[in-house]
Amino acid sequence: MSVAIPSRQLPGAQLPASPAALHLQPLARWREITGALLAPQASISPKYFYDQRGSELFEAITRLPEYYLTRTERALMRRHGGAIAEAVGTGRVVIEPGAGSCVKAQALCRRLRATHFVGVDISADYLRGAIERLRMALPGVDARAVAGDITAGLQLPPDIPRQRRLVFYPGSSIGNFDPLQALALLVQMRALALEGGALLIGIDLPKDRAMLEAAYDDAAGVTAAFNRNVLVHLNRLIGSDFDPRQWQHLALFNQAASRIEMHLQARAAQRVRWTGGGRDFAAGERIHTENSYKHPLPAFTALLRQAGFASVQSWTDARGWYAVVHARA
Ligand code: AVJ
Repeated sequence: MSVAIPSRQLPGAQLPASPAALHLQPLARWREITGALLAPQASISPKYFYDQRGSELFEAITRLPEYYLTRTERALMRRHGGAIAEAVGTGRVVIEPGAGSCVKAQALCRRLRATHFVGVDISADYLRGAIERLRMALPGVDARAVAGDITAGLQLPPDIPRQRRLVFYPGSSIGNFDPLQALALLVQMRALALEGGALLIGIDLPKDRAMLEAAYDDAAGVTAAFNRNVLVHLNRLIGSDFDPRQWQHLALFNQAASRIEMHLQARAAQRVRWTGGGRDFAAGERIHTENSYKHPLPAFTALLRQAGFASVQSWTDARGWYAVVHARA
């Protein structure tokens, strides 16, 4: 096996000591992470937020007074539960990519009297426990855990029915993808739903800058801790020596792109090393860690149609903050 050494490798950087260490540090992931860190505009994919601590911090974010998304979506699903169930239809095979705790899916499956539930997540261990709890709560539902990544072309077990599928993608997670990636993901979901299937998806809508920036930079500093924690996670994944205290959390609304951007800004000039390389950062230099797009509803509807969905219905709260959208394949 050959290891590509980035051209900006620092003197004294160490390669993994043994094949065993290489195995613990999968090469493809190392390449992806270090490649992004070495780009002129350094970045870290938001998927690396969610280690154990990061998942706990995200749970805490969803309870913050400033973070309106989760509670607005939950209120919408409750308030319009009857209409949503009527539109979607009962007896569905619910499939949730990135299912996590399956709490939202449990409420939906109950409401829809779903026959099957398929939770898909990259972290299969966590998912299995969640599926176990869903089975206890809803013994009539055939619930399965599938380890996988929908962005990487997912295979479901062959005995999952092909009829009456509903892909469920709540939480405005689609916001992490730029419009082209989001379109590709919607095409994947359309393919997963099959003919006669549908999608139920939550999206956060554009709104006042101050409200958005507060939601991503809360007074208690939970989002700042969440953002910085990605460095701690990377330290484990690529053997880096990021000092999270040296990085300031930034959340800025990019009006032109209609997205919240999170960055980590170097408080001082510093050298960061990792297994097989490293980089110097100037004071004030930023690492881009997340985009969270706020699609206007008409633009998102157009995206759904481009992805091959038809007959789009949506439910919005009175303040127009958030939408739950149903689209038939
Ligand atoms: C999980 C992607 C929907 O963008 O609002 C929360 C992640 N980042 N606070 C979002 C997040 C900072 C969240 N999503």
